[in-house]
Parts: sequence; structure tokens; C-alpha cells
Amino acid sequence: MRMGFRWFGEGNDTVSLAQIRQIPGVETIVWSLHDVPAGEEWPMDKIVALRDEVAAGFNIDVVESVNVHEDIKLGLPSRDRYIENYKRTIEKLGEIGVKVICYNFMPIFDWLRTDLHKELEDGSTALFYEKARIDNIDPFDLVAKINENSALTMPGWEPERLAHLTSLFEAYKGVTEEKLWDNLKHFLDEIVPVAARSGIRMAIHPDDPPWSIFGLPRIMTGQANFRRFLKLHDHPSNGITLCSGSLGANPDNDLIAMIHEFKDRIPFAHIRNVRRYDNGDFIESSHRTQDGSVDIAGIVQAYHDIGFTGYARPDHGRHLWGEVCRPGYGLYDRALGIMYLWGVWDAAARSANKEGSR
Ligand code: DNO
Ligand code: MN
Repeated sequence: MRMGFRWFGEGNDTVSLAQIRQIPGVETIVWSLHDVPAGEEWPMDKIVALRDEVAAGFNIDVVESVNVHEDIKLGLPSRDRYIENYKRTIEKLGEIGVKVICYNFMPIFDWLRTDLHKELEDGSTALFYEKARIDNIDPFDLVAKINENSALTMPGWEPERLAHLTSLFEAYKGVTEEKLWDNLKHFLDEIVPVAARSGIRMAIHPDDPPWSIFGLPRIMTGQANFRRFLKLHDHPSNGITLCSGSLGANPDNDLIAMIHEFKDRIPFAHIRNVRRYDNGDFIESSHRTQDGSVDIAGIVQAYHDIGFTGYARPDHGRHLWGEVCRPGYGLYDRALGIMYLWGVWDAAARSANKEGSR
């Protein structure tokens, strides 16, 4: 397991590279060009500048995300141009040595929460999803609320996309789940060969939460659908970002079973916990198994059991000790999370060695 840490770039993140260097065992900066709109080809000078900034202390092997333009997901004729741009971006990232590109195929929204600073019993705050509010809210009200509460733009909530919400919702009216599958297959057939030639493994992120919201189709939701996804374009460069927190919001998802079934197709793991409530709400709790509903210790053990050599990151964390940061992306809880993941991993390694020597 190679440990990574997501970093949004100088001036765009409250955490510094110098701070990340002091977290034990972090080798990889998980990065992106956050100022390039979805659909545009990434400029080489910006890619190289980022690489040079990070390269002194870390590798730049994982990019999260190269966002997919909405016209690709909608299957519009204009997708061809955006797919070409996507391919050029993959090639450029391959040239500088990137190994994994994380992306998602969620219509309109990326991850969705109703409260970015919900207080937990211990006084820390975390991202929270209140099911009844999503079921009953007009999406336009929700967007306004989130923009009021957050000083920073969240990934996937780029202003240029949110500004066109009405027309986007109109456009998705005819897009069924099956149509979305077709559009995803078309995209994969175009880009996976380019990724393979560039030495890159594509890694789709699950939908978060893993169910339909506001009547929009969502398909990357669980084990059966991931099985179908991997067969859509059956190649090692077509892989998964297995996110335990996104998938773990649905109690039917058995993460450990997925790790075993998809073991050769997981170039990137997001490892975080969520606490689920009976009414369908969930909150992003600390990484420790006992603190949430997802067996993080069991998941790390499963990665160890399959001999996982891919990249991992702690994904989101709570906001601790008064830290002011990008929602979910503070320093402290993600650093604590990493130490928990290493603790379980190292214990698994020691016990495997002991068994081996018997
Ligand atoms: C949620 C996060 C996501 C992720 C993007 C990838 O679990 O990891 O915001 O970064 O969906 O495209
Ligand atoms: Mn994730």
C-alpha cells in the first residue's frame, strides 16, 4: 500500500506540503489542476509547474480528478471534442509519469451533503447527509445554502456548472440509467486504450452517496454494478477507486467482498469511515472501526490479504481542534486516519510474517 494525501495546491489549500511531509509514510501527493474547467485540455506548462513544486518531497503518481464534461455523460454530439481533450490530457499526464487517474461519472453533482459542519458528540465537526432533507428539498435551494456556508469551492461543485443547473436538469430528463451506461461505455472505449498506451490506470470513483438523488441516474453504486463496469471494457487500465466511505453509506455494500472480488482492478483506495443511522442519514466519523459503521480495520486487513500494492489515501476527515479548512480536507484528522491505517496494516504484516515462519 502506497500512502497518498490529497493536496489542492499552493494558495488553494490550508495544508502545506511541509506539513504533509511530517505525516509518516506519505509518498504521494494526490493532485489536480483545480482551475482548469471540466472538458478543457490541461496545459502542459501548468502540469509541469505543479510537478516541479511537489517533486522535491513526493511522487505525483495519482491525479484526482480529471473531471468528465457533462456532455460526455449526456452523450451529446459535442462529447467528441471533450473526449479528444480528455485523451490529450491523459497523454500529457503519462509523459510526466502519472500512474493513476481518478474520475467519476456522476450526473451534475459530485459528492453531496446537507451540512458541512455537523457537530459530533466530541465537539469536532464533520460532513453530514440528512436523507429527509435531500428527499424533500429543491436542489436549487440546496445549492444556494451550500454556497453560503462554504468559503471555498468544493471539487465537483465548480461554479460554471452550478450556474447552468436548470438547463442541466432539463438535459438529463431523457437519460435513463441504461443510457448512462451506454455513454460510459463509449467514453471508456475511447479513453482506456490511450491510458494503457500512456502507462496509466483509470480509476472510477463510486457515486456519493451511492443512490439516485433528485431523480438523476446514478450507476456506480455497488458490487454488481462495479462487476458490470469492469466488463464494459475489460482491461487492467480500466479500474476502480474503491471508496469505503462513499460505498459504505449503503449498508448492503460489503467492502471486504469487493476488495477480494476486484483485487486486480483497484489501483486506488479511498479509506474512510461513515456512521449510518437507521433513517438513512450518515456522518463522516473518524477512521477507527468502532467510531462508525464501516469496518475499516477489516478493510485494511483485506487489502493486506490481497497483497495490495496500489495507492491509498485517508479521503475526508473531521474538523478538529478548531481547524479552519476546506470541508473534509483538514490536516489533523486525515493525519490521524493515516496512522490508524498504518497501525492496522503493520499489525497485519507482522501477523502474516509470524504465520509464515511457523
Ligand atoms: C468522496 C471524494 C470525492 C472524489 C471525487 C473523484 O469520497 O473522494 O469527492 O474526490 O468524486 O472524482
Ligand atoms: Mn472517496
